[in-house]
Amino acid sequence: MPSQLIDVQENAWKNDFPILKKGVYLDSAATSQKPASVIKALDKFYKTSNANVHRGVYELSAKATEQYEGARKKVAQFINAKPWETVFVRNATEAVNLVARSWGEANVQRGDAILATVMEHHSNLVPWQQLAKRTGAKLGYIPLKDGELDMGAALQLLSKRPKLLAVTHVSNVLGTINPIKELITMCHSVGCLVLVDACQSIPHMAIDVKQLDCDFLVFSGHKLFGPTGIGVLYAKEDLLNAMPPFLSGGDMIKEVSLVGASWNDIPWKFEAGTPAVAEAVALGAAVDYLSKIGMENIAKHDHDLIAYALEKLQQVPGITIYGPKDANKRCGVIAFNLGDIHSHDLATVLDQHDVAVRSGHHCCMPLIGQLNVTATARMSVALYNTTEDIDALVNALQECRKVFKL
Ligand code: 7TS
Repeated sequence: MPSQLIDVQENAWKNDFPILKKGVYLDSAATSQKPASVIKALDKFYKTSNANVHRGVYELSAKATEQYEGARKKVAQFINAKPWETVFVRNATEAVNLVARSWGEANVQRGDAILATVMEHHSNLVPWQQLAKRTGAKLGYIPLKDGELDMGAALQLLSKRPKLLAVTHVSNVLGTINPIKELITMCHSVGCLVLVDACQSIPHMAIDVKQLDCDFLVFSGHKLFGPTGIGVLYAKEDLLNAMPPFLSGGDMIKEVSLVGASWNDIPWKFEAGTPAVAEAVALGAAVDYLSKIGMENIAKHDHDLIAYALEKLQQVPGITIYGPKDANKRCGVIAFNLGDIHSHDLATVLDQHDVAVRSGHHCCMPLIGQLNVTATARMSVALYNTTEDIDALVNALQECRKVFKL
């Protein structure tokens, strides 16, 4: 057992999350719980600073604007981006749609190739299918080999010089950590841009967009201990400047006449209408919270916990675990089935033992199909989970075996 797990068991971070006083929460891949500091930031904003942003000349509006733009700076710094390269959106899904509509329709034509992978969440798959349908482009997929991306096949697909690869950093089903840096280098050598879906990596490891050299990166605030309704699109400055707006209306314009309009500077060109101001401010508080703990410490904790869980779960008779066998190749989630019990039944019985896990297709129907199942259960961890939580899951699974007479 890794020595760090002693600390994990005495996890003080759990106390920062008011909702975790009861039950075992193992569904952070769907959405994370929120520390008290994030909840307080939302409350404080509405009590002391609420006004619309970029509009009023009065003090309260200036205060709201300052906090909103301050949050952008914090989030940008967190991923080593410039503030103007950091666009606030609703969630990762909206960020991918923004790129597919704006960059996609301006740059992808009939006969062009675009690439995704078989392990993408529907959010990073359906928008590309729709773009291919609208433009007549061909959408290819990097296949899997033993739960990992088949890099040989990737190389072959890249020889067709696709315009863009949309790839998840970490699979929300298999937990596989993809060799994102290597993929980006391979893609750039053939002039192919890369969009990284960081939803399942950013809560668990430090992300540096400049070091990765990705062209686009998307994530949702609610999986990063922030509130719902706020997400981030990072894109390289030149790309954002060249891209047409996605949504149009207030705040994204410079000037409007009855015959046309000119666009605001980036990032505001992509933030039409009143944004999620309080949510952005609270996401800034989430980033403060994480930075204080240190992403290296969180990465170590989450890795050790997944290694512990993998070892313990493997010992449950009748279990099938999906994804890489090596804990060093995984992050955050473990999907499994127990005998022939349907995962919804399994999750229901686990819930009766106060253990919350997700079940179903996890918005990855093509991947689930390739695993030759219709659904799986999935446990996922975050910084507040402990080895006791994993033990509770394993004990509850033993109870399931009795209930279903396995
Ligand atoms: N990309 C990945 C890799 C995800 O895991 C998810 C959500 C999304 C995109 C979409 O995020 P949204 O905030 O825009 O909805 N994944 C999950 C999940 O695994 N269970 O519930 C939501």
